[in-house]
Amino acid sequence: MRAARPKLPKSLRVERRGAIAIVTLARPEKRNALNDTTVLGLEAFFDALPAGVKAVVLNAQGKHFSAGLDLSELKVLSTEDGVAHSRVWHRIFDRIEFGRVPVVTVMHGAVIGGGLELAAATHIRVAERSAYYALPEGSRGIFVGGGGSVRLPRLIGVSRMIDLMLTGRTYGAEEGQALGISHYLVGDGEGLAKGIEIAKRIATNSSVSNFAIMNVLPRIAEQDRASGYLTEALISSIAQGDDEAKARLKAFLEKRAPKTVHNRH
Ligand code: 1HE
Repeated sequence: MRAARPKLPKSLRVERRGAIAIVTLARPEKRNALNDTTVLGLEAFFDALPAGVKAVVLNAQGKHFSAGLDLSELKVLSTEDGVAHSRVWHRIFDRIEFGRVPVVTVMHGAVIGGGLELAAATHIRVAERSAYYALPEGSRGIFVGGGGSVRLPRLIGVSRMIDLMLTGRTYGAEEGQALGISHYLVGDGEGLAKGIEIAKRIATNSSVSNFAIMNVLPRIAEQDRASGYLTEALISSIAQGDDEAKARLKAFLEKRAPKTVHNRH
């Protein structure tokens, strides 16, 4: 069931293109720092995804993807409120990661702290060459709070995250690509087109397969082998039992479906 279309904050813009929705962080004057209004706006958007949307592209306006947590809001939080604040980010980023549709993030310029945590909660990341990554929490006297300590070690390893956090160093776009932060690396100004192309491709998959890839695969990866094999057997039989799978397999066998060939990305 889907809620009525929510009123989104000024810091978020949404555009619909067929089966794709493009969400833009639109607070460039604050370098898209993530304040409560924006993060809750993301939740409202993903909770009430318009019918027919099969993939989302997340990008950002201005020179930077995101300067991370809005530090002006954090400075007034008590310890107890800080726990609650972090738990809200966890809830919302989990909602994105384990949601209804895959999300492709297009990153450029600064992808810092909470901005990197947000990108890590999405499914595919495209980086423009201007993108750089940092976790300056150590120097700000804080810690990641948007699930970064859970997600980022799975992407780049605990040891690299320790280095990022202790030293405040940055990784450039090429380094991020080599480390697996981004899946695709493109020229400056080319990210959105690439993100839309990828989202359109994802939107042609069966919804059951996309659900299994987003929601089941990461769970299997965290299970022991025996549980993983069992979960895999269950979800693969659910997927292949669906009418959509039957129709797609038939189309291939009747030579009506595209072949899997290698194209350079
Ligand atoms: C901000 C924020 C912010 C900018 N919260 N207001 N994140 C950081 O430690 C990164 C902090 N930001 C920066 O290092 C720089 O702003 C940038 C490298 C991203 C961009 O530099 P620049 O020269 O283009 O912009 P600026 O002049 O520094 O900032 C423009 C305005 O945005 C300015 O406000 P103004 O009213 O003076 O114009 C800045 O104060 C404001 N601004 N970044 C609030 N982050 C869930 S836990 C996650 C923990 C974290 O994310 S820690 C990482 C925090």
